[in-house]
Amino acid sequence: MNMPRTAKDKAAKLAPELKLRIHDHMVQARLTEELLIRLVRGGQGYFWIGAPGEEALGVPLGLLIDKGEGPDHDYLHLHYRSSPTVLTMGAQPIDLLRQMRSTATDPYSRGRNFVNHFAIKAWNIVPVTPTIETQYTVGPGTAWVQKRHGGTGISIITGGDAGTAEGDFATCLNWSTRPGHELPVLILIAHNGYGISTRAAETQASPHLHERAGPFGMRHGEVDGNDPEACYFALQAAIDYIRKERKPFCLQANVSRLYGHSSSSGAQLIKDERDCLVEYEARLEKEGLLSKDAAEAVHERWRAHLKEAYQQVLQEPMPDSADIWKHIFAPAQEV
Ligand SMILES: Cc1ncc(C[n+]2csc(CCOP(=O)(O)OP(=O)(O)O)c2C)c(N)n1
Repeated sequence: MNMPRTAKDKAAKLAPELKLRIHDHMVQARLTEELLIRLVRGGQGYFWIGAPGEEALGVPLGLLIDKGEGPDHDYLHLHYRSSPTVLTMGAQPIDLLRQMRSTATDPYSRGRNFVNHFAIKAWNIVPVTPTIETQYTVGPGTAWVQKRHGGTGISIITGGDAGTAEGDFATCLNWSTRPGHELPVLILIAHNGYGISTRAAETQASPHLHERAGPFGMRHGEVDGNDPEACYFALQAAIDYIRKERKPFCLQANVSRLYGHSSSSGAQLIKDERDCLVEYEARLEKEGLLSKDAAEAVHERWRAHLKEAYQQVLQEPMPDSADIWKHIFAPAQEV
């Protein structure tokens, strides 16, 4: 472990307002995902894959991003468990419902891709791909642009533990650390212990995947991904280092997979996993910052918001079959 943390960092505390903001975003993300699961069960979508259990990691990341378009801001190469980050950045839950229903109003893919496949040009969120790990080969490209451009923008790449076994991950480590051409990249591994139905313990020699960055001369570290405050500080330290030094960092966060892999595996609540939201609410209550009633009021506010969004999406049109020829790379050919 070689996290760039000082004794001062360890003693640091988050302001109460920030703690409550983190909690609010965690509730927003969790309830949005739980509604998406209900929609797929009720036939209002084809497939669900998402982030319940990764809110303690994704929300702090969303708060620390320099949001904007172009190389002066951060580029995001995300994966399908990134809704807490994108919602915290200001995305609207209704847009996730739109993509789930594949409506023509889905702003990320116009009804073409499945849920949690974001693409937001104004925020440098490059399209999420269903093929895992391709983001690891694309990320160094934007980081290279940022290194040449100057400034403090960085490229952030997220992915799961199983994906690190693919060659794309090694490609990323290599391209991010060429001597004299080190790149401002944050490599974030969300380790939930599984690749679909395969246990990491059976396929990876070490549970400390971030240590693979060591032989490349890259700084790296590991954090409890169920603790939003630990994640906030670990991410802040890593991001500060990358912004300033223009060099990469690999951070592993150990997270839960609260509803299994996806709708293909049933998307049932798994009760023996740690629940970061339940844990954080208990902690905030103990600290005297959030009573049970106040926490329930936050849930109720987001439930009402989501109910209204759902009613709205039900009224919206589905794509017209002629729209298949829109937003394609080359003009349609006569056949
Ligand atoms: C290139 C490629 N290989 C295989 C798959 C099938 N697949 C989808 S998700 C997944 C598991 C990924 O596990 P991990 O990287 O640990 O992320 P998690 O889903 O657990 O968050 C696999 C193998 C795929 N989508 N793309």
